[in-house]
Amino acid sequence: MVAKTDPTVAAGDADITARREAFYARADTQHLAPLWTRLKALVPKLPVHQLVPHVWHYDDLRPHVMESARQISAAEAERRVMILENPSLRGTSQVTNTLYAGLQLIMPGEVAPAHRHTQSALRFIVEGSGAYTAVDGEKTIMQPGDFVITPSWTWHHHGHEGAGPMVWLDGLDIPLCTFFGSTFREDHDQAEAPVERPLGDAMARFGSGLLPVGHVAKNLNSPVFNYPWARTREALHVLSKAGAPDAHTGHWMRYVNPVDGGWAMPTMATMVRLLPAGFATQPYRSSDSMVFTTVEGRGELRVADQVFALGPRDIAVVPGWMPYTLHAQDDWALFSYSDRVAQEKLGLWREARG
Ligand code: 1HN
Repeated sequence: MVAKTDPTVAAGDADITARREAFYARADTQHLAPLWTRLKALVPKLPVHQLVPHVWHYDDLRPHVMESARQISAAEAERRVMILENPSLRGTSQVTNTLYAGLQLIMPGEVAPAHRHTQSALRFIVEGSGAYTAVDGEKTIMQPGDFVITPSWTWHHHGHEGAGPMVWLDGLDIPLCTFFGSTFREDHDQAEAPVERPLGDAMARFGSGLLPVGHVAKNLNSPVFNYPWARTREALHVLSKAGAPDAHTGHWMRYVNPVDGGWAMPTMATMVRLLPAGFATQPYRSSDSMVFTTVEGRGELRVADQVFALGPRDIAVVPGWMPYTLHAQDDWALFSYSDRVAQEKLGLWREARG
């Protein structure tokens, strides 16, 4: 029989709570849970994440990176990398919720053997010269400040025919691929995958203000897979003569895919900026957590109430939606990567000035 009045209305709060708890326990046996106890946490008013801002000073890291070569060869390690972990995400190999960062070392004569994986990788060259990476059948020799792309599922190996240690920052979308359950890898049957095109081929075809007529994109990445620092630097310095920097972001440029004008990579947004000596930005924030590294110059990064001094080769992580400012001591060039491009494609990305 159906009661005429709801007995819970007359009952006290304790009774309501007890009845609900009993209901939740019964529902729990079916792996069911009430949304209303979780809604505010699931859909907060503002982004909530565990990340903290952090700076790694290269001078502190370098001895450990160099020691890695005394501990293990590139061949044995497959990739000899020291991972930069966000201090709030220790043990996860994550620098942000979606991104990975590491410092890779290769010594003269070594080869890091060929493999491929669904994760996309970027390299930003930190120190040394003469090492190459071979990506999808073409080699490129890397110099400090170069930005190099390894697209998803392309064969790649690295080698070093020059002198001295060579170090680069690896940025990968590993946590993003893990989240989507789309992680695959394959090892090549040879340490060095075949190289089919001459040095400079991609730059000539795609990075010279020209495109082959009828070109059809092979994948979602820019076919220019090395953006040399010398050209980027020249562009930044020329454009900085022509006008004032943006008050919140400085002279800020993105690496572009010349085929479609979009970002250079499909999941990671790669950008570079120049802040003239003495210039201080107004506060800026965006929903993409970002990894920065200084290419040249130095300055001060403020995130919320924390202040960090950044010099050449230092690496910083700034959590999404935390306001930050940059104050250049001398002409300050910063490279950065984030998941902005993925957020934009999903209609999620936001920014705020001030
Ligand atoms: C990888 O393939 C490289 O190719 C670097 O240099 C870092 C981190 C995790 C998984 C694969 C590389 C990596 C990686």
